[in-house]
Amino acid sequence: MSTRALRLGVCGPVGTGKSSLIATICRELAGTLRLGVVTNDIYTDEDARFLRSAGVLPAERIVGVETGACPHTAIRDDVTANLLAVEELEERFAPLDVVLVESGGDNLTATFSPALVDVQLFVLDVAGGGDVARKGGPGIERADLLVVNKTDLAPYVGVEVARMVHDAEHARQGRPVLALSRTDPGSVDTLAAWVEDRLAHFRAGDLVPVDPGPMAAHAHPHPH
Ligand SMILES: Nc1nc2c(ncn2[C@@H]2O[C@H](COP(=O)(O)OP(=O)(O)OP(=O)(O)O)[C@@H](O)[C@H]2O)c(=O)[nH]1
Ligand SMILES: [Mg+2]
Repeated sequence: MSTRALRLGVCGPVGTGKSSLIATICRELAGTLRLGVVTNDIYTDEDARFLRSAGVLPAERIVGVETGACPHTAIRDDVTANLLAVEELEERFAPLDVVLVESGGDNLTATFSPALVDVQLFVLDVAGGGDVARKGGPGIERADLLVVNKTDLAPYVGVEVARMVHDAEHARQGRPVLALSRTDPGSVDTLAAWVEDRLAHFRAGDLVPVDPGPMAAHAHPHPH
């Protein structure tokens, strides 16, 4: 059985709500779990500062890694800087239950290496368009959880949430999809329960990290 923290990766395109989702998880679970956060930005520690100012965790439990390069690289190809940041948090605040790692915003292709995280979720938002769930890619298709975020905005951007979720479920062949808004308490509860469930499996020793894999050439044959 593992004694280190569960490492949970959060990735997805720029601005889909990764930092806000991490703040939501911290707000929901900081009362019962010991948490730490590592953020990745190319040039700044903007995300770490946002999360510290949200006041959901003690500031020193939120660490920013400035990748200085393509964000994809630091979470997949050479994860050293991130691993060191995670391990340092785990050591300083031992024992931690969960360390959340936010990827720098990237395009649709970025996923975490299983060498860095045990479990990962991929965040899309309705404002990116209802079509995006159909576009596929490793994160959309094979991340442990796909979040369709900001559902409260759907009426303003002409997106039908149920349709977008259905398309995502189709692309994921039954892997879980969560329609989320920070203003929808039911969806926030489901997200928190998913994290708790993953942690329980991790502690029981039966959580197997899945590599969503690199971007693969593929077609989208289903007509919509
Ligand atoms: N309406 C609405 N807005 C949201 C929600 N979640 C996040 N946002 C807003 O979306 C914008 C981007 O959120 P962030 O959490 O910074 O997104 P991010 O993915 O971390 O962005 P980068 O780190 O820059 O890639 C902010 O203005 C948030 O306030 C939501 O559930 N509903
Ligand atoms: Mg962010």
